[in-house]
Amino acid sequence: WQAVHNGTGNTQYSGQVALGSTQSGSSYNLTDSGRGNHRTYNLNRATSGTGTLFSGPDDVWGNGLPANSETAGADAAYGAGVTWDYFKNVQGRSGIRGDGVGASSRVHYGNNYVNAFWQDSCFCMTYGDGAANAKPLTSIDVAAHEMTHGVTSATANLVYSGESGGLNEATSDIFAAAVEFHASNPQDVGDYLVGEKIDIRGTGAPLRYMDEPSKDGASKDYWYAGIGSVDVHYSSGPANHWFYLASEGSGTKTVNGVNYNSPTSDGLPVTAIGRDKAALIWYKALTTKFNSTTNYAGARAGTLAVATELYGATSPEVKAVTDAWAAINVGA
Ligand code: ASN
Ligand code: ZN
Repeated sequence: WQAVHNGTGNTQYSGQVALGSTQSGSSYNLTDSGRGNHRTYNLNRATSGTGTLFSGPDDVWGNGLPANSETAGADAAYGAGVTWDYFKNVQGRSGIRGDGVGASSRVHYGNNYVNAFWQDSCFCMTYGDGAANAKPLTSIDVAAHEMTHGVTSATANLVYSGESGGLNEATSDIFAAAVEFHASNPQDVGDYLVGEKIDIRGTGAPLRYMDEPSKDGASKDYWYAGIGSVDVHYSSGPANHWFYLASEGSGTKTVNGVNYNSPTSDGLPVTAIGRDKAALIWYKALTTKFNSTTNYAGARAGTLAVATELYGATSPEVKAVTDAWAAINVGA
């Protein structure tokens, strides 16, 4: 995380962070000039329009508490910044479309709104404030998930239903995890959980688990014929599971203090290749092999083609990718 200007964000989820901002006369605003002029707006409970660009007399944003209306803006701006940095510095992609142009974020959408979403039409992502829990949906992983929907739209454009919809959702969860690890924020360390900070269930449980997706009570661990008819946030499960297995391997493991236990459908072990290689393979498959109707079999073929190009047909990476697909019941 590199400060481009000199703003300070006091976030709810990520502690005190540097934010890119812009000075305009005697006031400052949340326009991140180092990241394609990504802008962060306050909808102030509206459900349409652009809202108001966060601006003020000092370059300090929020106070760490949700009652301060700037705090959600600071979290959203930070989440967009670390996601920008991940795609730029790790995957070599400058912005969502690869053209160096920043998107925008809108916070404080509606009343008690418990969701966040990406829209191609405004090239923007939008965040609700949550309901009674006073937990806006502005954590790093949620921001990265939504921004990655923009990347998917600009690349493979996976149709948001059926198996391709599950792969679209999984792509957002995979890069949410990759971004959260890459951000290395001590207040929000990387994990293979989605939404662990925002408590939208009210039980303290995360929204999704990548090591064993069925732990959420709805997601699927393994591919099966007909998985394309379940909600895309559940048919994503096997691909999330594939990413965990390729990154960390099967069985038990503790990463950043979180315990995982990842099963395989065939009972055979998967040997890890590490998160960076797994994410690179998924990114290259998304951007050079997948198309709008790619299904699970196509995702297997695309990732194997990429792994073969990168590491060679007889490499341990190709073996691990193959084994991880077999482990979620996607075979040759
Ligand atoms: N937060 C949800 C998502 O990004 C919104 C939706 O259902 N599209 O998946
Ligand atoms: Zn999504």
